[in-house]
Amino acid sequence: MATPPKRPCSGRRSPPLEGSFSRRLKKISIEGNIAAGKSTFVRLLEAASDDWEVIPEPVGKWCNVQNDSDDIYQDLSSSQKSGGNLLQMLYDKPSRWSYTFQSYACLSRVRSQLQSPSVKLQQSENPVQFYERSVYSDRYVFASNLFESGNLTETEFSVYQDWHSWLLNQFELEIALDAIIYLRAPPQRCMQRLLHRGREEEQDIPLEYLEQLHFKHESWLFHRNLRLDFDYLNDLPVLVLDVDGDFKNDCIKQEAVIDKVREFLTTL
Ligand code: UDP
Ligand code: D5M
Ligand code: MG
Repeated sequence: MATPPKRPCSGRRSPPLEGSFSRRLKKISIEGNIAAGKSTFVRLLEAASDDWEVIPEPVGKWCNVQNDSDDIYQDLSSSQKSGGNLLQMLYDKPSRWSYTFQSYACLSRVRSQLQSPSVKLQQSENPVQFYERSVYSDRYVFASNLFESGNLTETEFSVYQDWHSWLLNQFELEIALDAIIYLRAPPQRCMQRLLHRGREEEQDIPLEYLEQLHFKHESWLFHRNLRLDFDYLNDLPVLVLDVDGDFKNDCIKQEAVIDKVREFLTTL
């Protein structure tokens, strides 16, 4: 897939964006291991500029799957509506739930990326949308690792890759990225932050899992030697930020990373 020219989207799925806006808009994914500090980092970005908007990872949805669109569901209480905690199910029994999780993760990410930007962003001069992770980390980090660890069968992984490629090609103009920011931290630091965050579903994650995910991130975004089926990703600018040291409680570090982001944006 070559870098798609920026032009207004067709309007089939969401209201068409004004032409000059869609050309000005930069879409940047924030990537990194579990608990590297992505959510903390995007909150800083959002506070740093009125021109910057964040699309958070829909993890809340994965922990409380709902079906509100079905009429029959309208009559049910919220506990009856709940389709369960898919993140918990994934960690409890990955061989049973990996495929379902990947379907839902991709669907929810595409859906949130297709939402119209706020009016404020549409009026800004240098608008930027920062996504917490992307449909690419779903595939090249998580799904790929779940396949290699035997939790997705060959058939499941083939079917997944087939529809993932097809879907992304359908929506390429709307969701193609302009750049990636990789928050890089050793797996041990991520484990420490994961335990500190205390998200219930994640408490039994072994260090080995974080090491596997780290290896995938490194190969994709640091060494850049991963084979990708979307050609344009191979040449995408990547800003690597070392987040081993605490930045959440360090204003000077925060200013320094924001400066790096601003500088990076001028190169895009
Ligand atoms: N955190 C921290 N110092 C940092 C970055 C993050 O103490 O410099 C903590 C943060 O408060 C949270 C945990 O590490 O408790 C994981 O951070 P976050 O949820 O931002 O990570 P993500 O999973 O989104 O990458
Ligand atoms: O990521 C939120 C949580 O969701 C964390 O436990 C990892 C998990 N996650 C995110 N995307 C995927 C995919 N595609 N497959 C499996 N697990 C996934 P955090 O890093 O904490 O923000
Ligand atoms: Mg997060």
